[in-house]
Amino acid sequence: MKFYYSPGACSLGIHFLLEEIGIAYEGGAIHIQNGDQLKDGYIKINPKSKVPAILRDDGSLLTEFGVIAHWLAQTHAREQFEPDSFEQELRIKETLDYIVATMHMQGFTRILRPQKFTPNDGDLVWVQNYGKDIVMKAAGFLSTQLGDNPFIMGERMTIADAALFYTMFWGVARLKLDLPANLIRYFERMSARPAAQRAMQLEGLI
Ligand SMILES: N[C@@H](CCC(=O)N[C@@H](CS)C(=O)NCC(=O)O)C(=O)O
Repeated sequence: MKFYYSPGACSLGIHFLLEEIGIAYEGGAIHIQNGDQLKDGYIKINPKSKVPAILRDDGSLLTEFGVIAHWLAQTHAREQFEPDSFEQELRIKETLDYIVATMHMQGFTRILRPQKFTPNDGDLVWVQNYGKDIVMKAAGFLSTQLGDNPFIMGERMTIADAALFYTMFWGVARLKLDLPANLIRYFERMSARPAAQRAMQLEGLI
């Protein structure tokens, strides 16, 4: 399989998951800051022009963070990631979707790419502050959910941790936001894992 990512983008969460599971894959770097995702070569592979994406061995492409994470866990690490019950499966998806769709897409995107939300330079700081409010509100919920547990769903790692890992890479390591202490400790624990270290090294982030 070929995994398409951009260094330091949300695809870092899938990179972490691939390394955590220990699957053989080929990495394909698409540098968003150079606009590679909009160039013909990548559009032919993924017309959505987004990362992460996985080109599977049967030639089909899989996109969307939650779907890729679900597929990887189901097909390559079922025992490691199998939810205990249907209710737990729902709660994992609920948490992952909240992190990706709200904290990342609505919050962090406004902070990191404010120009996508307004044509007026004078509004950029307002957009960023609005994004920061969304991130901090989400971080409050997630901090309460995490409590003193090692992982966001409790004692076991789940695919929701892949999402919390990349968002905390942005919030803690890149933006140094004033986040709840347990989320900062979570990021420190997660980023010290060998799989996280390998993913960050492969992306040239450490
Ligand atoms: N809904 C997609 C969103 C992925 C996404 O927004 N990826 C960003 C990087 S974090 C991207 O590819 N941005 C390129 C662009 O917007 O041009 C998912 O869940 O995977």
